[in-house]
Amino acid sequence: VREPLLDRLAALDAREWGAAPTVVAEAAGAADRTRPVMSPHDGTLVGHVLEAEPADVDAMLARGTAAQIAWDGAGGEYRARLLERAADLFEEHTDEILELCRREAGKTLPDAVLELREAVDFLRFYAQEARRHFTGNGLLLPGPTGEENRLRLHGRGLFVTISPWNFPLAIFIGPAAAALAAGNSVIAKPAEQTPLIAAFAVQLCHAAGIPDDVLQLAPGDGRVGGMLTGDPRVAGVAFTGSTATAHLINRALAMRPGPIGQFIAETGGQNALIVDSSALPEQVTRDVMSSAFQSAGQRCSALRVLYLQEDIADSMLAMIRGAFDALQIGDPALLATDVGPVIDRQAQGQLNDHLAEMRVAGRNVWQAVVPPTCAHGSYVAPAIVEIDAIGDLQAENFGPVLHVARFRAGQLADVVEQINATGYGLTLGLHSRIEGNRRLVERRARVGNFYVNRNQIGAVVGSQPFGGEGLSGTGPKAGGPHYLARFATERVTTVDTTAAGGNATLLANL
Ligand code: UN1
Repeated sequence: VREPLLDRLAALDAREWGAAPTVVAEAAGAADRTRPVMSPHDGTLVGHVLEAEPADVDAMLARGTAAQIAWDGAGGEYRARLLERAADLFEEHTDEILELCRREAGKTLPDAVLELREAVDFLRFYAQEARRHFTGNGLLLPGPTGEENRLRLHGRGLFVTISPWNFPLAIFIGPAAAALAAGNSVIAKPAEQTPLIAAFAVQLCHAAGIPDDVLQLAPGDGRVGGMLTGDPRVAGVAFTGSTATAHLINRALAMRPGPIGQFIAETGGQNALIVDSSALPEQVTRDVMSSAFQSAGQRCSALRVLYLQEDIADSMLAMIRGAFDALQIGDPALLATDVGPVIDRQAQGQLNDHLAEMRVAGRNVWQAVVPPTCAHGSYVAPAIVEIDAIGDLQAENFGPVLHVARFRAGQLADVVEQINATGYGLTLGLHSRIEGNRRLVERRARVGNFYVNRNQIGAVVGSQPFGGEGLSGTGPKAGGPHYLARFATERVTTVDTTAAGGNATLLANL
């Protein structure tokens, strides 16, 4: 999976990102209802989206429902091959995808490459999982002689996937690929900010042979999401985004008449990194910079609160500030850029409001400077803010803002309690050479992904299944061994294999 992409990256130059394909994200049947999609870097036009309307959504629900039975019946091997063909096509279209990630989502080249790699990994991993769960003749269960019990997995029906703008390709296609692999048809609603990347991905999936009615694109705002999640034809929803929206969807699913829907949510975090006095400062600096500022901090896994042990805090902070001052902020088209724009004006406003509040509260704030060439984009200058404890923060701040707090030796268990008390439980980092400290944090922290002596972003599909608990999501972990089963339903067939039983069954059926 990896080598061809890295080869291409090595051969790439900033001026040769490839031409952006002309993409129109279009709900099937949509009339002329276009909305422009603007680049977060400079506000220029990237493309147009034709958003779905109630009649389109209704027709899509009908088509998706009708198409699911044959797709489920086609079996895991067939579906795996189509998903792998889609992965091949994604790789063949590397240049266009990287360019779209830059233009529509403001991604730097390294971020765009990682995004594509993760998308391809998801497609290949869930294809493998389809083979593991959905081929063969089911699982033979133990039972009394004269009886055969088999458990088989099937698709649940029509799944809706609702995806975020921060991974407009990987987390758009990942849950959809899982749902498809498990034998569901899918209506995929992309984030409002990034419908064009999603549309390109769906085109490639269709070109790979996944039928149009089995995977449908439903661009639109919350109204489209509401129509989908409130409809009894929908068997389940896989959502990635804010905790608040997850609550709304959960309620919509619960309030509908009809079947009880499956709900899979991956939501926010208030992720911390604890650094004790045994940590290696250079390693801490490197990992803090990538965890807090890569992707302009717009990852749900990103570091928000750094806890430094008091006796090393000043020297550690000085080193981190040295690296911070060297960050290059600007146009994601330039290879030297570390931090590009945030996704849109609304995100920019929220982050700036948060920083203003911190200043009013008398906090120490260090902030970088956005170059004047970026005045037309939604840029937020990266910042470091000193706070007393994680509980000082009310909400997740989804951007390039790192908060720093201090703790004294002997307070480690208390720090973990403060982190647990936020209710979020996504990623947690620890930098320490003390085995006992690692065991203490590992035992007490209620988080989904615990990273020791490394950065806390970039979970790798298959080896680091990703997802949180509490306010951070329902599980199961994306890219993990239990993910696909949640998109499936279990059916058990019991057959009386004795002659008498066989005859009795036949008579009963007469
Ligand atoms: C997210 O930001 O929504 O571990 C998820 C990571 C990514 C997943 C981030 N694989 O950073």
